[in-house]
Amino acid sequence: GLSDDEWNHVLGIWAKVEPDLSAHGQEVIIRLFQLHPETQERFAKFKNLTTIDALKSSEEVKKHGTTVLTALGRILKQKNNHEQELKPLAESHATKHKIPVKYLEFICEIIVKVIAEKHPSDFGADSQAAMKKALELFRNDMASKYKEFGF
Ligand code: 89R
Repeated sequence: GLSDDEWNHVLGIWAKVEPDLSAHGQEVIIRLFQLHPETQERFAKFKNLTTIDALKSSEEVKKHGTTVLTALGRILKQKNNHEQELKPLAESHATKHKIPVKYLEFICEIIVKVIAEKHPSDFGADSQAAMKKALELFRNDMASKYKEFGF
């Protein structure tokens, strides 16, 4: 797990992300689709967005980015006592959306990069290391829940 100090770093930087959650979420989703186009194919609702301009001007992409980061924020705030939040998310992503753990790795890496770019002076080495650790924990717990759901 993470130390109190590490959780303070994680929740401290998250507090800087939250006032502009939708811009962060939009950037994360667009970058995920650009770097890993196979991920965009998982979304029936985004199939028509075939250019970067279409992605950038889509209110739906922004809304989905906000949904994803809101869910992630809720999980981070539980500081690893996230069973209640994690279980339904793991269930839908394993059994309904069928999202491989590899894709979770992609998005977690992008989340760290986007935060680093948007908050260069608030996201130092210690904070970045703590956030990476928290996201790794999240992914590992998602992966073990996936197994329980037979995915
Ligand atoms: C796909 C990661 C993640 C990844 C989908 C992916 C959308 C939170 C991918 C719709 C798809 C497809 C849907 C359905 C979806 O369903 O539980 O409207 N995700 C829905 O047709 C993540 C991460 C989080 C997260 C949510 C929430 C919903 C949702 C909440 C709605 C409720 C539900 C990890 C950061 C594949 C592209 C917290 C990725 F590749 F990044 F791992 N989701 N999603 N997602 Fe998804």
